[in-house]
Amino acid sequence: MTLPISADLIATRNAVHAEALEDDYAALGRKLARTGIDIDAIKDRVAGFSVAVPSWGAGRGGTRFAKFPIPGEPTNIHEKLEDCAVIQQLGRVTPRVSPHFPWDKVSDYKALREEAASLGLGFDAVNSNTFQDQAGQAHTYANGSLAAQDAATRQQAVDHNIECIEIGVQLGSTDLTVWVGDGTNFPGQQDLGRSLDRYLEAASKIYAALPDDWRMLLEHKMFEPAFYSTVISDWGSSVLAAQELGPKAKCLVDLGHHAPNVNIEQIVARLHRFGKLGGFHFNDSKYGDDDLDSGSINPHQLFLVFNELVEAELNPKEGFNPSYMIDQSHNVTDPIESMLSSAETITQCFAKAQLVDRAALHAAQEANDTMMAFQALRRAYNLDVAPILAKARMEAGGAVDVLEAYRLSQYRSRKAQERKAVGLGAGIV
Ligand SMILES: [Mn+2]
Repeated sequence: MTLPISADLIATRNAVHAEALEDDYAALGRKLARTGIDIDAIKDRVAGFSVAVPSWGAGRGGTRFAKFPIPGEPTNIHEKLEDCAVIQQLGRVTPRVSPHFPWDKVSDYKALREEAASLGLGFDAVNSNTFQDQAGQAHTYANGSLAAQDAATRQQAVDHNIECIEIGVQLGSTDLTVWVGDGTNFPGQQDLGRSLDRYLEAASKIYAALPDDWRMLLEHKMFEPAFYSTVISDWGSSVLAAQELGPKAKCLVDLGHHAPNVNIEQIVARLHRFGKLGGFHFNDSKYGDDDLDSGSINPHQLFLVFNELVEAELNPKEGFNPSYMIDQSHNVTDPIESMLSSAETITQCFAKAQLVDRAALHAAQEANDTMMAFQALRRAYNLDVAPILAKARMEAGGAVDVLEAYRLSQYRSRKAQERKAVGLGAGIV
């Protein structure tokens, strides 16, 4: 395996940080021991945690107005995999890449799987795309895809999703994520009931093509690109569709796909209650589907989501195996740096949720002791778990300070010499 960053560089920098890290880890260990928590056990759980990165997240995103590429940006799936390998090599929590078709199309998927493996990577959920037209496509998605009025358009969208499953089987994936841009901009534009009927009929054809061990993850979104209605607008529509489709259909929660201030952690608890929690797209939001870096705006919400996930894991309903993925648009940062930072934030929230004194929380809840119940969460949220993550990373061969190691490696400027420039343009990705 030839990894993109020099192992010597990582080892040299880790040696510089080692003494301070041991000191911080020991101090935190003593603090946690006073409440009966074994820090090494938490570190082991952190070491077992992972979140996938999206292939498209390796490139610079854009807004509706413009995209500002950076030198050395990846231009194809091979270069994206190399960048994802940097994130995994340094951070050690992102061993899988979620591909998107047709953006990541190649002629030989067996070779692509081997290429990823040689970089220390596997593949996560396969994402289909029926929200934009491709060159040479027979039917336009301008008026919808799985919910389109035109039967041939719906069939084309079904066929594309089935092709994604077939590609995913070759890549070792077991999940298909389906998000559709179908919806309307004007009252009266489509019949709200019949469009959902058409979606369900088309989605059931995709469902029928799932291998036994596969899941179909339905991603809801309240608005954009359609601004009056979307066909799978919210978690309610999503869970009803998933229930109608069958046990392999689950709901995927993208943190940015809700109205502002919606209680997303409660949605997590509800979906889990009905055995329909399929996965997450992590990002953060100030106003809408901003796709900002995870935890950059509201890290407390991210912690509360993980708190519900820990509760869900302790009370499994039809299994508990949510698929975690970062789904962000990096408009103003180096995407590798954003994903390193975001993966660390997500893991921190996971670790803090593990540190909640569940017995104290549950006892306070039973006793209607509001303040102590809140404090049980607050104590865990206020802990600085950075030493636990850094030690887990170091033991797995990653960097204690991921951003420092990345910058010292000069990876991006090296790639700027090798890779062809990305063109200017608009584009949400
Ligand atoms: Mn998403």
